Amino acid sequence: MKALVINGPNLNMLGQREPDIYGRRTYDDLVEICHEAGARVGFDEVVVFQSNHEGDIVDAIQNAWGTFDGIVINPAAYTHTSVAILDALKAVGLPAIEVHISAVEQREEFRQVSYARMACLATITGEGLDGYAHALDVLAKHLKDAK
Ligand code: CA2
Repeated sequence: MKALVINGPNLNMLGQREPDIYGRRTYDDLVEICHEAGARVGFDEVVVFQSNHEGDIVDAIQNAWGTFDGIVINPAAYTHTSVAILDALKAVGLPAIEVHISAVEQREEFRQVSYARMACLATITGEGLDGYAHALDVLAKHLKDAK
């Protein structure tokens, strides 16, 4: 089993700005959490990808088809704007879990819309970086049940 973890714009800044919202842990910590949790829940490989560019995220989703069994995605700000990312997730049809570090449901009105969510099996919010471990667990359980 292989999982692709996709992170959208500015998540490479983790730990450097806005620690009150996103915590003090860094993007490298996020990558480590994904690798550790992935191995623990039964993935043979977890690849963690980040881009600040919408088209690159669309490309990563398209390229996942045939290579990965499922996707964990935090589209960051593109969550609230990107029909292109929604369409890519729908096009590849891979099981996908949406994750947000913050409790988006308790934040501004514009963060209440998620296009990506419409193509995701589950959404995890407000658990900090541990939400990625949770998302990989949910994805692994889904893939095992689907066998
Ligand atoms: O809570 C999340 O994970 C978000 O996806 C993070 C996005 C935000 O636009 C979403 O509404 C919720 C923002 C990511 C920006 O990350 C930063 C990290 C550190 C410092 C500055 C920005």
